[in-house]
Formats: sequence, structure tokens, C-alpha cells
Amino acid sequence: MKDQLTALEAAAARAAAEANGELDLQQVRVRFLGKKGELTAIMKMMGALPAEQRPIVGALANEVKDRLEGLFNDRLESLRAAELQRRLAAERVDVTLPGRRLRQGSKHPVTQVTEEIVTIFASLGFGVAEGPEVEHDFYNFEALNIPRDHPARDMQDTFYVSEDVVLRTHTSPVQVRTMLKQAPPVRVVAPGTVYRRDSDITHSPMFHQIEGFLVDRHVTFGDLKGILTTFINEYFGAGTGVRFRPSFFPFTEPSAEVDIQCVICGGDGCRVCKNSGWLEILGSGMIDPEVFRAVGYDPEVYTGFAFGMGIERIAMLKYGVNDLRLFYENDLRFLRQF
Ligand code: 2NM
Repeated sequence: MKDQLTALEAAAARAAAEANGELDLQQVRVRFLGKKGELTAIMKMMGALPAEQRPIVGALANEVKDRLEGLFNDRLESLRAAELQRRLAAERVDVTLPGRRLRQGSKHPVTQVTEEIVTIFASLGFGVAEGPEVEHDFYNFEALNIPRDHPARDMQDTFYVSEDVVLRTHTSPVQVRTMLKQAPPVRVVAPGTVYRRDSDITHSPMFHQIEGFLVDRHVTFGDLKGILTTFINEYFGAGTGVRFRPSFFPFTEPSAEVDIQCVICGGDGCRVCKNSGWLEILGSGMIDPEVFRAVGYDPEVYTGFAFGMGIERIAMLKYGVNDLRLFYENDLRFLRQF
């Protein structure tokens, strides 16, 4: 039996050394030291030994058991240490590597231009107003002296939601709403999205406008020229050439379109200004008394001017963009330049 114990100890030591994982070792431990294990089997046979031999063999069996337990625990520790080393090597992180930078987004050029223009008018005392993009015919047309048979109301130009509800074709309805709510003096700009049934290289069915107006006693065309010239010098640079050309709008009388010296060629003539040296950038005029009547302002007491410009057009001129569609495609190569 002594020999059996010696052989068992040797076999268990070999098996433990050969175990190549924690689970593997656990099975070896059960096989040799478990309740139904080999050592238990040997100990059960001790009853057959002569009485004087039993304590000697029993003591030996306990020694074997203690040594094996120590050996298994040592092996377990070294297996765990080896596993830890393996993981540390496999999952190594190079903390000296530079981090990957997250690309920061930027405001859309149309938003940037809108904010810049609003800021300039804010410095001239104008507030900001917004209104609905789905408008009643009254605010979009009727109150602005655009009669039923006017070409601007033609199905060609307007998206109709129903008989008398439209997608606003300009932001002027915001001015109408402002005047209905607020008595003069008033000066407000209205930036926003507008819609027209128009689509080609230079027209989008959805685009952006900023319009503004000022109403008070004794407002003159000179005030209009002063405010708009100041705006142009602020936005396009001091000394930018400006000219006012007579024009027509149903809601202003007199009306003027405003040109600036071509920002591309400086007035010498180029493709962008079609060799004229000038670029049209906004429409304006003295608010028609009919508009005042529609909103309940007394045209004998108050005068005022209004103006409007297309944001995309301004952005194209300012940044030298030659294709309107670039503003709507959300191509990051384009947008990252702003
Ligand atoms: C323009 C040109 C001229 C305009 C007029 C008004 C209102 F409501 F006060 F009558 N708002 N905007 C106006 C005048 C807009 O855009 C080219």
C-alpha cells in the first residue's frame, strides 16, 4: 500500500504539472483527492491491513494528501499567474499613442451668413422675428398688396397647401404679423426658409431669405439708403460701391434694387457680374400705404422702408460659390471649408 501511495503521489504530481489550465487542474484534483478519488479509494482499503500497520499507512496517506494539496495550490497559483501574464501581453494598451481626434462640425454656410447679417442689423437696433412657413393667403399676399390676379400668386410660383393656405414665398408675412401685433416705432428683421415653384441651377424650390423693415414717423428714402449702405459696408467691406436702381414691388412705392460693386472683379467686369461690374444683392422700397391700411397703421402718420435678400445668393457672392446645389447636398468636403 505504501508503494501504491508513492505511485499515486508521483502520478498526481505529474498530472498537476501537465495540467495546462485552471479547469484542467480542478479535474486532476478531483481525480486524486475527490470523495470518489484515487486516494480515497486507497484509504478505504486500509481496513484490510493488520491493525499495527494501519496508523503508519494512515499517517503516510495524510502526508501524501497534505503534500498534494500544497502542490495543487502552488500549481493553481502559477497557472493563474501565467494566465494573467498572457492577458497582460495580449491586451496591452500603448498609452503613449496619440488619441484619435473627433472632427468638429461647423455651422452650415447659410446659417453663418444669416447670423452675420442678423448681427449687423441688431447693431443698428433691429430685433429678430420669426413666423410660420405654412401661411394663410392673407399674410403672404393679401396684406402685402398682392392682388388675386398678380403674377406672383400664379400657380407657377406658389406651393398651395389648399385654396388659401400656402408655403410662404417670402418672409414678408412675418412683417405683417409683427405690424398687426405691435404699434410703431418698430424695426425688425425676419430670417427664414421660403418656398417657390422654381428649380434650376440658380433656383431651389426651398431657399432662405432675410427681410427687414422699419416704421416710424418721418422715415424717408434717405433712411433706407443710409441703413442699407451701412449694412453693405459692414458685410462686404468699407468702401464697397453701392447703387440704387428704380424697381417695382407690389408692397413698396417707390422701390429700388440695390447693387454692389462686383466682389469678384472689383467692378472691371467678369463672368459673375456678366461684365456689368455690378451685382444685385437686395430689393427694397418705402412700404406702400396699402400695406399700412391692411395692418391698421395710419399711413398719414407713419412711413417706413423694407428690404429683402436671398441668403444663398449672398453666400455665393461672398464665398465665390458658383453652384447653388452645393448648399443642399451636405457634402462634407464642401461644408468643411466654412
Ligand atoms: C423685398 C423688397 C421690398 C418687404 C416689404 C415688407 C413689408 F411687409 F413691410 F411690406 N416686407 N418685406 C420687401 C420690400 C421685401 O424683398 C425683395
